[in-house]
Amino acid sequence: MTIRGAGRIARAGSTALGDMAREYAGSDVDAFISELALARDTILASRPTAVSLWNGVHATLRGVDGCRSVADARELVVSNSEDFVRRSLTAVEEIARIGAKRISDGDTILTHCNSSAALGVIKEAHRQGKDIRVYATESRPWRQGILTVNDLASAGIDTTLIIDSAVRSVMKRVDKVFVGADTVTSHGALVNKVGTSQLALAAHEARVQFYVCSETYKFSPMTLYGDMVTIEERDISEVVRPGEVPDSVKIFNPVFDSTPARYIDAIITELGMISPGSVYDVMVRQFGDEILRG
Ligand code: RUB
Repeated sequence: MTIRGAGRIARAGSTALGDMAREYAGSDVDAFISELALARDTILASRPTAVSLWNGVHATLRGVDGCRSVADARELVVSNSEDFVRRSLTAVEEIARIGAKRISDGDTILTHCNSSAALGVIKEAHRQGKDIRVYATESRPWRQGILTVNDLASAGIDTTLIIDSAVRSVMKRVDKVFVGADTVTSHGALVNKVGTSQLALAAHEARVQFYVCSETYKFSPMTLYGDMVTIEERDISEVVRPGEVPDSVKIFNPVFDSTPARYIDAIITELGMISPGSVYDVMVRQFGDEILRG
């Protein structure tokens, strides 16, 4: 939890492999490839929900199995990693440019948790001189909303922090919701910080537009084959203090949830605004047959 947000997590995983390759001192290419595979598995186990990490790590190691020397493998991994990180950062900027066009002067926005892609959109609209107000949820239990309101306030944006359970009552003051993504499935569902689906339901009820800001490397090829997205469950100590409730009380602490495609108005990607129903086509275009056969 030192590194948070699916984009940052993916860049960190890719950078770690790049650094490992740069510093590798051995001369046996097979040993090097095995160590990279071990590192890949360790990195992937750190955060199971965000497919950005899986895609980032696989993009970084793509082609390494065919390398015949440590020097070739090192060069490939370092360059793949630099390429992934560059593409990832450019995607966030592109999403900001595209998404900001959906924000009008005078809009009130609601966001959840701490998404650099969603905040990029909001800050770009503000930078363009649009007069906007933002409600940000606290996002228990880690309270990533505190990061969000600090970021928005330091950009000079009119920002209000609300507790998660205030979402439905605040929705009547909101024009548009912008959230990030940890994973988008092949059928256009969004997996994001727990509580996102409640925002979507409340937005739907109040006829408020609900936008997902997602780089295309958050699209999950595995879901095409029926795999479910693993929802990370975290320690009960994030929810209660020791002794606060009897041992007989069970604590359930899932940290992500799934929002069905029908509650999503559009997904803003670096390739443009798409409907949840177009995710499959974009996946084929982005990942190609090879990774989709997988
Ligand atoms: C963060 C979270 C964010 C997405 C998107 O959860 O759910 O909304 O990861 O973030 P956590 P970004 O704090 O548990 O990682 O747009 O920055 O990739």
